[in-house]
This record gives sequence, C-alpha cells and structure tokens, in this order.
Amino acid sequence: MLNLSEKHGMIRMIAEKIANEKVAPRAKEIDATGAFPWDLVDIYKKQGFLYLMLPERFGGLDGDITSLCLVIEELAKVSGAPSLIPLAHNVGLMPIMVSANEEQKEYIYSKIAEPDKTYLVAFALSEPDAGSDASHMRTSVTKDGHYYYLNGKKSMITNGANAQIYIVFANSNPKLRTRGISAFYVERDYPGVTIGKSEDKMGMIGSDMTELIFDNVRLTKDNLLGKEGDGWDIAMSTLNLSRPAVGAQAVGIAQGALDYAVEYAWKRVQFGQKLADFEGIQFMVADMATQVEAARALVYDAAHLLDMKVYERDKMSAIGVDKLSAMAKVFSADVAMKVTTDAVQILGGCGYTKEYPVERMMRDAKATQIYEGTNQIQRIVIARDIFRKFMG
Ligand code: COS
Repeated sequence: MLNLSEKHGMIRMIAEKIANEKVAPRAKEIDATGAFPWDLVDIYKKQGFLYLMLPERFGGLDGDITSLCLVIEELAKVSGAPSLIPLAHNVGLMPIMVSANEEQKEYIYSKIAEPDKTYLVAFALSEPDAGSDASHMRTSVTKDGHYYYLNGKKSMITNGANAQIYIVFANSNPKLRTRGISAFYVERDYPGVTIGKSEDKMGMIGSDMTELIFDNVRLTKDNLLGKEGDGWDIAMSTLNLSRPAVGAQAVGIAQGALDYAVEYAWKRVQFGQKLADFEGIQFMVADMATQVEAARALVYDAAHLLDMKVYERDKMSAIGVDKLSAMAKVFSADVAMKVTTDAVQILGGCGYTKEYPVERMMRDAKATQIYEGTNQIQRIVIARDIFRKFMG
C-alpha cells in the first residue's frame, strides 16, 4: 500500500468517489456506443482533474505527477477511456509546463481555466511514417519573415477531434534530424487545420484518436515553444513525465480486473466449492495481486522522482528519470495485460462475453503496451541508460 501525504490522500479519495459514482455507471455504455463523454469531462474540470499541470494561481497543482497518477489510476480502475481523456489532456499540457514562456503560459492556462468553456489539449507527435521512429517526422515548418508555415499530417492523436489546442512537433531541416525539430502550440480554429480520419479501435472506446492535417498553417513566434530546434528535447522531457501516468493507468486497469475476478471467484461455485477454494485459482490471484502491487510501487517511485521538478533533459538523464519512467510504464503495462488476461481466464466463458467488464479491461490494457512509446521502445530507453556510463 502507498504511504500518501494528506494532500495526495485527499486527491485519491476525490478521484475514487468520482470514479465510482460518475464513471463506473457509464463504463459499459461508453464502450458500447463510443460516444465521447463530454459530461464526464465537465465533471473532471469541476474537480480540477484538467488543471493538475497548472500553477496554483490557476487552481492547479503545479505539475504534480503523483496527483496525476492517483487520479488516472482511480478512473482507470473503473473504465479505460474515461481515464485516457484527462491523461492525454494533461500530457498535452506538459510541453507548456516545461518550455513555454510566461506570456504563452498565461494565454494557454487562462483558456484552460475559463469557467464557461472546457478546453482540451492534445499532444501531436506521431505520424503515419514516424511512430516509434519519432525523429523522422515529415511534418515540416518553414520560416518566412515573421511567420512559420506548418505542413503535414499527425496520426493517432488522442483527443485529436475534441481538443482545442494541439502541441505539434515539426522539422525545419530533416538533415539535422532531432536538432531540426521545433514545438508549437496550434489552435484548432487556425486556418489550414483539419481533423482527418478517426480510428476504429480495439479498446479505449469513447476516447477519440484521429489524424490532424496541417495545410500551410501560419504561425508566429508566439506559437513557438522554447527555441527553434528545442522540439526534440521538449518531446522527450514530456514523455519522461507522462510515462509513469500511463503506468498508473495500467495499474488501475489491472486492479479493476483483479478486484472483479476475486469477487467472482468468491461467489462462483464449481465441483461443489467456491473457485476461491481451488489452489490453482489462489495461486493465480496471489500472482496477480503481487504484480499489481509491484507495478504500483514502481509508478509512484518514478512519480516521486519527477515531482523533484527536474524538467531539463540533461538533469533528467543525470539522475535516471528516463530509465525509471520507462520502467514504470513497461512493467505496469505488461502487468495490466497479464492480469486482465488472467481475470478473463478466471471468469471463463463469462469473461469472454461483453456482459462482464473484464474483456473490456483486457482490450483497454493492450493500449498501454503500445502508446506513449511501445514497450519495446521503453526497453531501448532503459538499456541505453544502463549502458550510458560505458559510452564515450
Ligand atoms: N529522455 C531524454 N532523452 C532521450 C530520451 C528520453 N526518454 N530518449 C532519447 N533521448 C535522447 C538521446 O539520449 C539522444 O540524445 P543526444 O542527441 O544528446 O545523444 C537523442 O534523444 C536522440 O536519441 P537517439 O539518437 O537514440 O534517437 P533515435 O531516433 O534512435 O531513438 C527513441 C530514440 C527510440 C528513444 C525515441 O525516438 C522514442 O522515444 N520513440 C518513441 C516515441 C514515442 O514515445 N511515441 C509515442 C508518442 S505519444 S502516443
């Protein structure tokens, strides 16, 4: 069990209450219809879940990653997609948090804090030909006088169709590879921005994932985050911050499936005894619970390290933040996949039907092994950090 501060205990309690009272009753219907749950997003806004990255003067928690993980874990326990929407939104705010100047922060944070309208943000890095190989992005930015012109296509962007602000990465000189990449904030109503194809997904249904197309979108230096060429560092710093939160989501999904399977094993009778009385089931449940607890410990260890506010890439690398973040994500996502699959197994034929929630949890768990960097990419990041001291 986690040893939480009073503040974090309170946040966890609020998130648990919202998850149980507001999200859980909607989980099955959202998965069946795929309708984007704006009503839940409005509740999240009221509860501050969309402000977690904002400074305190805007009602936020100043980028507290532990709080983000607690909120996402509690929401994910009851339903994947409704946890992904605030997760992707907060990930979208991370590049602002780590690299925007004061005027940009004031402008964007004021929009997020606007009482009458709910703004969402999306992080737009991936492209059709640049998923894991992110630095080979084709989206281009050309400078002409005071203006930048953005052209290209981003793909599989979570919140793409519903966000009003996009954080977009583009290269001005592919020969420079990572050093040619810059980051911009782009608003949905800028001329030349269109929302492309919407993906029909296996899981996380109800959270949108779309293409974004930029056709000669005119930007100014006010849209540029950090300096020209800082984009790669901003993207990597963001991923180091966000990966533990994906880990927390995976822990939540796994815990939800475990809880359901345990209750089922206690009630279901076969061969004249409860499933829970079979040693085979006991061993499965013991392993599932141990894995979930170990994943949780790794997630909150990484989150605690990030809460030391080491946002520059050099500092992050020096203390191994990239490694620990990747470990939290890869381990938790693999645990979520294993535990949800075992939960389906414990429920047997029932587990394979849509009448029970564990098949949905299994489909949702799969996403956590893929997004925010596939689990293979996480292993590359971990191994590179381990061998870094031997490199020149
Ligand atoms: N934190 C800090 N720095 C990182 C980093 C991380 N997590 N991962 C890579 N870097 C740095 C490297 O240290 C290197 O620094 P230098 O240029 O100073 O040497 C730089 O980034 C470029 O790295 P590299 O040359 O290894 O680039 P590659 O293109 O070979 O691959 C990976 C880098 C694969 C790690 C990167 O492309 C990646 O993270 N891909 C996954 C992208 C992703 O997560 N997409 C999901 C988006 S949201 S759904």
